[in-house]
Amino acid sequence: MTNSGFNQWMTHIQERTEAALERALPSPDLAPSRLHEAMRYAVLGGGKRVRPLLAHAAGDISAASPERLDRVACAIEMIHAYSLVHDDMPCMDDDTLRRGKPTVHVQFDDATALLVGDALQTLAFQHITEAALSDSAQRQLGMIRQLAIASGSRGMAGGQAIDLASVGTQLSLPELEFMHIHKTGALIRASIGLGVQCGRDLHEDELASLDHVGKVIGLLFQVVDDILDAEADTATLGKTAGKDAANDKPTYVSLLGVTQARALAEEMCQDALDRLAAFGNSAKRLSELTRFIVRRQF
Ligand code: GRG
Repeated sequence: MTNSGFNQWMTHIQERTEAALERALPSPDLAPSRLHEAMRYAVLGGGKRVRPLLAHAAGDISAASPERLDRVACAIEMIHAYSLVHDDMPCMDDDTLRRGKPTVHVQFDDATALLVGDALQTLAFQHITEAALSDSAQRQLGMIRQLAIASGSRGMAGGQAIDLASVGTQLSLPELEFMHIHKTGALIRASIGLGVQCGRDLHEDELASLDHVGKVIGLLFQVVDDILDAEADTATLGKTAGKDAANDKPTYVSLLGVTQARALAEEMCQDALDRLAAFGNSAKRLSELTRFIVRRQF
């Protein structure tokens, strides 16, 4: 498939995700309207939608229905958006720019930003319980559990806690990897895991292999994020560039340098592609998306 085919597919998924999120979020006409307005500000009209793209690409492997995948994609994107809103707050990363716009606590206020995160997280779980995502109710329970673990203290929130505690310290490569497998990687891994489970049953070995792919893509996303933070400018990223060094944060770039960090990302990409080769044409989009994540400029 040509690059233009992939680009068209990406735009199509991004647009249907935007439309699905638009429907899933409460209207600002509904009380409390300021909170609903802020939730919509946090979620709509921005972001690369990498996690929804991963869920849809993974769903191709098990021939999942696009409607089920939309639901998973929306729930994960709501959790991702909540994490960004909270991460940007003065008590955490204290940032003023996100997705090319003022951050939620700047545009609204701190209390609203806190509530936006709370409400988006609970809406995500409400959303994936309001329709069948699998022919098996038992499997759907497992998917909800998987998303809860990926978001909580043994996943993203735990990774964030380690990140906050590691500012100004020297981490070893395994410690950095542990932090990012949780902070950034867990939700990316869950995007693939939940996407795949929306479709037909796969063999246990196939699920384990795709879980490995999710873990690798989650980490390589972060390696590339560290490189972009060091190399790209604020206008291109739509968020403040160079923050890691300014905040004395350990990163793949501070530990390995840009050249070696890039080589590591390429190595991880190849590992994921090798695993995906076993799934033939059904994994075409996920393979293309993996390459896109490594080569992205923002
Ligand atoms: C507050 C519980 C809690 C967790 C925050 C994900 C996270 C944990 C913080 C974000 C900080 C950060 C910049 C992490 C690096 C990787 C990352 C998740 C970048 C943002 O994700 P993208 O690039 O963003 O997918 P868009 O805007 O495209 O959706």
